[in-house]
Amino acid sequence: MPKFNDRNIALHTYDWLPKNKFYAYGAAEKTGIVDVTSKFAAKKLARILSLLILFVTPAFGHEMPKELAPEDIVYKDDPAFPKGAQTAVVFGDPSKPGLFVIRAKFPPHYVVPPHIHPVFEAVTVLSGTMGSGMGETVDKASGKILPTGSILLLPADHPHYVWAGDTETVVQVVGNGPFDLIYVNPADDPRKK
Ligand SMILES: [Cu+2]
Repeated sequence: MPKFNDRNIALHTYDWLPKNKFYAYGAAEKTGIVDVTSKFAAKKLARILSLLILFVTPAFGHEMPKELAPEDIVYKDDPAFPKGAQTAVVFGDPSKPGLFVIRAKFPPHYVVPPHIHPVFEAVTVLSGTMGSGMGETVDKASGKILPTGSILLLPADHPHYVWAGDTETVVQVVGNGPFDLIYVNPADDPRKK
């Protein structure tokens, strides 16, 4: 059987051959008419698949604009935080290199124990009030109260802790991954329990 040749291919149906099949001549001329139905079908399928990938991938990637209303952001329990906090990854993958955007929701008076991050983080208070303290032990009195609209700009490897005020507090964390939460006191890390 001659090789399928893209340059010389012509697809034909012939009266004297089954109607649902495609045949090639040209490259195949010297050796006769070749049934290319399966190869044609494979090419067609490949084309359909590549089109599908083209249209479907952006919906899951970051190539397409995305407009998220508050209800589109789904918060889930996060094993990196002591029970009570919920997070939602809005953009990127914090575990991988590159820009990421996370939301975190804390119930009233919730405390994120002293921890560091391997990379810079920017924490914007979207609602509620966030207390912010520097150091390796929680001392709310020496911290700063950040109302809605505030932003905490925190260098990498800087021990700190945050807490929610009297109401539920939502913050947005932006940074360049790979991101992590490394507790000063390993006993505070729920992932290690
Ligand atoms: Cu932090």
